[in-house]
Amino acid sequence: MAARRALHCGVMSQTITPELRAWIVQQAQAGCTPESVLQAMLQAGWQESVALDAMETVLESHLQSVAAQTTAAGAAAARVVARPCIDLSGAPRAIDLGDRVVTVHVSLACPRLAVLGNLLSAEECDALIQAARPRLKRSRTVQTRTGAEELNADRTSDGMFFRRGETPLIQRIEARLSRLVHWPVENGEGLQVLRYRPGAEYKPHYDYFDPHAAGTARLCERGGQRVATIVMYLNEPVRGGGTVFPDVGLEVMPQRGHAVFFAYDRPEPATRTLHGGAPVLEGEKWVATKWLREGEFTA
Ligand code: PD2
Ligand code: ZN
Repeated sequence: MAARRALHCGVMSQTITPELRAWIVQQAQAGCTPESVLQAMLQAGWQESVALDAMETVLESHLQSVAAQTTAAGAAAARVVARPCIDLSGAPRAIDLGDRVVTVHVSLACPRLAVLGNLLSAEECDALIQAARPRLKRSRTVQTRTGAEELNADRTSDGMFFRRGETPLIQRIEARLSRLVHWPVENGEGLQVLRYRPGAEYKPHYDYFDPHAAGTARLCERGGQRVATIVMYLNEPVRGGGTVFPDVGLEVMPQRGHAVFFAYDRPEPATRTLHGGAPVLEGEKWVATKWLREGEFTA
């Protein structure tokens, strides 16, 4: 209630009150992204320019005041950095990416997640499947203990990776994704295509690398942590195969050309990005996954 009062914006007054100042600092300390803080302010009636100004002044002076002390609060506030994000300000129903207009079906603040339609055409989905099919191998997962790859009973799909920019089709899709999430193409790992046969699944996991695992430092040498994921659906299984987010009870059903985007601004379960691929019950499921890193990913 107090938090809601702090965020409340009187129609006439767009001034930064001490309560609002404290609220912004609190959000930063909790690790909220600047985008989600901005969203909350816009929804509370703040003008975008005033909200951005407020965030900048408050966070700048807050960071200065904590810079001297290397406290937990200082570290949390320092995490307010740019991250991949979809521009959902003004609650658009569609976003024009130049070569395609994607539709917005679901938007969540925590986890930071969006379900989009029409990201890929039917032809692009089919072309990805055809190019990937002969190169499929039983999926391996990165073992964060050592940084090596291993077969994993939690992941029973078949998969392959395209190199970044490998074909004109891959280049076109990567450029589109980059425009969608305002993140450089160079920060993306190569596109991964997965096929799940009946019974295959990907048990719930986090896509970021466990910061406490011994292999993580090695994995992060090539572009730092993972910060966001885009799972694109290339076909539709008959039953099962949804992408599930157990922390929020959400299941995204695969629909050809649709995608789910989710971002994790820090490698922590508090981002609520635990997710998995539910077992396919009938038919096959094909997806293409793009993982985004903090910095340039070098192959
Ligand atoms: O295929 C999926 O639904 C799925 C679920 C969880 C894909 C991934 N994770 C992934 O590629 O990271
Ligand atoms: Zn995943």
